[in-house]
Amino acid sequence: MNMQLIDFPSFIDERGSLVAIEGIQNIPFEIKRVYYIRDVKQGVRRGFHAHKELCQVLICVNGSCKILLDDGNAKHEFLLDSSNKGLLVGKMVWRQMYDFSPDAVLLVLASEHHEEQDYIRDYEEFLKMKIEGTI
Ligand code: T46
Repeated sequence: MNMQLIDFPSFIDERGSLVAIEGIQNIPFEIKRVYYIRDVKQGVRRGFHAHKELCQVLICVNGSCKILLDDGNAKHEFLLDSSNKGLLVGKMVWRQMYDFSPDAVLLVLASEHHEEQDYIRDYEEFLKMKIEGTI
């Protein structure tokens, strides 16, 4: 599956809450890289690319944002508004991130190190690769 919501276990007690995320366990890959996006201005859209091989899990650990995923056949919009909900985004999925609340922090767990050659930043090229089944 190239897109899926994942619920993470949350351990809540009188001290607060703890959310546990483990590579291979509730994330279906070994985590090689972590980054986060914050301070996104109102009205700004990020993304506009797909990845040839990279798989990622997106978690809005504070605030909220929306993610639009497009696998070349259909578009799906997801609201990320909980720190115990992750969105798995597989390879060859076009993404946009938008409607960030002022306090939003989008944490991303990635299956690979950062590599610009893995990005497809041209939507027509993405659709062509999908149709031709290049990847
Ligand atoms: C994705 C979405 C969800 C690095 O140097 N290392 C990194 O690990 C990353 C992710 C980015 N960068 C540099 C490359 C650019 O100069 O940070 C700058 C901003 O990256 P970009 O314009 O690709 O950011 P977004 O928000 O459009 O996309 C990012 C990820 O790049 C992408 O893989 O799936 O978040």
